[in-house]
Amino acid sequence: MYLFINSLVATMQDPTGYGLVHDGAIVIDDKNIVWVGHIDDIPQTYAKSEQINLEGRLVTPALIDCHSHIIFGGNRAHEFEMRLEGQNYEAIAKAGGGIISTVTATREATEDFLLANALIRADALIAEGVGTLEVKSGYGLDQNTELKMLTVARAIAQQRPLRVKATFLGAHAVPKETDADTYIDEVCIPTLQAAHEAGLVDAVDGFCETIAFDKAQIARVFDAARVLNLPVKLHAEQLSHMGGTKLATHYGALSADHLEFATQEDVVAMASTGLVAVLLPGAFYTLQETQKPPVSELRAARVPIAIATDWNPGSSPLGSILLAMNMACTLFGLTPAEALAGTTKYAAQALGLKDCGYIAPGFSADLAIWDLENPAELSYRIGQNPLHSRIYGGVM
Ligand code: DI6
Ligand code: FE
Repeated sequence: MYLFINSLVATMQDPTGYGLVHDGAIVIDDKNIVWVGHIDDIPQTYAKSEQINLEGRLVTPALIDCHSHIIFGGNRAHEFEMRLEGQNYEAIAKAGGGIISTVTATREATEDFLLANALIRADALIAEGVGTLEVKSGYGLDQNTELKMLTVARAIAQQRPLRVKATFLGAHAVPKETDADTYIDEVCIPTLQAAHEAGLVDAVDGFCETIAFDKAQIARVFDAARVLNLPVKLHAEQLSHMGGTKLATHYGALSADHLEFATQEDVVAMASTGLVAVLLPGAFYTLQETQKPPVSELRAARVPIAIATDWNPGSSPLGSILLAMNMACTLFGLTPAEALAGTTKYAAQALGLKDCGYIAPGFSADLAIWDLENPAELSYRIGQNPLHSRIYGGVM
């Protein structure tokens, strides 16, 4: 049992703020938090635990990146150049670049290569206090490569002190060798079934977009997920309004992600079904989008908002959850408290996790300790890493 003293604790137990406790103390026992509160209120039974003096530092829940694509081969710096020379993301994709160029590189890469590179990316996130990371497949688009990616996702959690949620994103793009409907029915769904059988899938995602799949195609994948009892989520309304958000709400999805083109009607649907809006400012920034997600509508409707990196080689080569928080504030108008809620409690909700994202009794002892005096500094600073240390599952 450990007793952390002399800290400023952002418990996140406050619907609109940080749930701050000044002169805070936290007791952890083995893997879990057993008590949090003001030092003067500490129960006698805990007062004699081994003490760790945090010297006034800020403590938050370990951060959660609930949307990433960190397993991939190659890189797309050339497309970055092409976009700056005037081409756009969709045109590059239609010409066979974009996601498909990463598919080619990922098919060619060995499992060891993919793992080694994914670990470098995971380490960058861990270094910023991340304790839970979602990772998607979707750069294979054939059974072997999708399974290879999902195997790598499991291996990350074995090799690092990190909780990894693996999401099957077979419906990410249409591979060159076939058409969208044939791909969904003959490759994507059977691959999902095989990956589930192998115990490699925690959730199912899709890309509902003109350059990817329409609602009917995504619905077939979601039906297959339902049969397997797997939760779903969706890349929805990123580049255009395709109706993906409503489809996601219809299937009781955990989250709808991106949402730049979501309407007030979509927001109402989200509010009534309780799914999380995951905002991905790294993609908005990289693609120099101008249409912003409907943040004030989401806020007014009390839709929980999460923030994630969307780390991927094309639309969001963003390897920093702190920078994603900064961008969510500066580009989308979130408050720093909303940004932190978006990388803690609401990111946990977006992953269907009930034991992380808060500092509260019964929650996993996943903590981030920061050389900061004010939690707003997490979002305010740009390109600095104030992490002092991270505790994962009670281990320092
Ligand atoms: N939306 C995204 O932001 C990423 N995937 C998706 O469906 C982009 C992936 C890429 O460009 O490689
Ligand atoms: Fe994405």
